[in-house]
Amino acid sequence: MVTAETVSLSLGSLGMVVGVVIWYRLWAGSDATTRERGAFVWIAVIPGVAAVAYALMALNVGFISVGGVEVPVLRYVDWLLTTPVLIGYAAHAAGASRRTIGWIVAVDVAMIVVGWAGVVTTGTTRLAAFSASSLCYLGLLYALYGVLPDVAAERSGPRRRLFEVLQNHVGLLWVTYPVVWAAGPLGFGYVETIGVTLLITFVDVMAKTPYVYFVSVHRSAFTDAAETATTGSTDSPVGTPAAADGGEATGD
Ligand code: RET
Repeated sequence: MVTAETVSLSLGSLGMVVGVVIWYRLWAGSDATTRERGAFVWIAVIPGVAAVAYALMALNVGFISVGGVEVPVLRYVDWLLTTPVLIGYAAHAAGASRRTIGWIVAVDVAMIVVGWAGVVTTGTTRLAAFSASSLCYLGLLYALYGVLPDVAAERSGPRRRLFEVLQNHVGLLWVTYPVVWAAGPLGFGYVETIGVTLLITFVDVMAKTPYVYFVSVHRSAFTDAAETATTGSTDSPVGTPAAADGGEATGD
């Protein structure tokens, strides 16, 4: 039987495929420095992993029952693989050092892993896990609005603008997740599993496909011409262009 859940998950997969197509156009049409093209490859993970995860979930793969609640394991696997890239690339766009990107990604991974611990436990342990995971989320907001803007201030205008778009995209959308989780069957139970599936699928597609699109429209921020406008960061940016690899600004 085709359920609302299957339809939603299939549409989710389709939405992610759109993201893969946008990524391919970014990759094929880019004249960014060789180093940045390497960073663009990471972006493919965002819609790519999710397209596969959603297709498998639509085929009813990877569900477990926790105290009578159907939980999609693949949703958390997807988040574990893709959220570090979403937040890590935003930090990279700001021009953060490897070290800074490293701790931000570690906090993100902790948020998802501890969140999963909240799924498979009950009572006060679950509440403690939810609280700890939410603290990690607050840590990410601190990184996005308290740490990275200072780093980005030293970057070129186009690069800073890309960071600001990703900063607000991530900062605003992600708050939905703990709220839906708490409202769903694993929390207060105000929203049933089907409601959680519809909401999360929608927000997942919104968090991923437009993200790839934003990087795509701002890709000229990574051409040599845009990069040389940089005012010189002491934070040893990962994105420093290799001097002579021939990238040329075409202004898109
Ligand atoms: C959980 C539950 C515990 C509390 C918190 C959570 C946060 C999850 C987040 C997920 C983001 C997912 C994204 C997916 C993109 O497609 C684990 C739900 C804080 C923020 C951006």
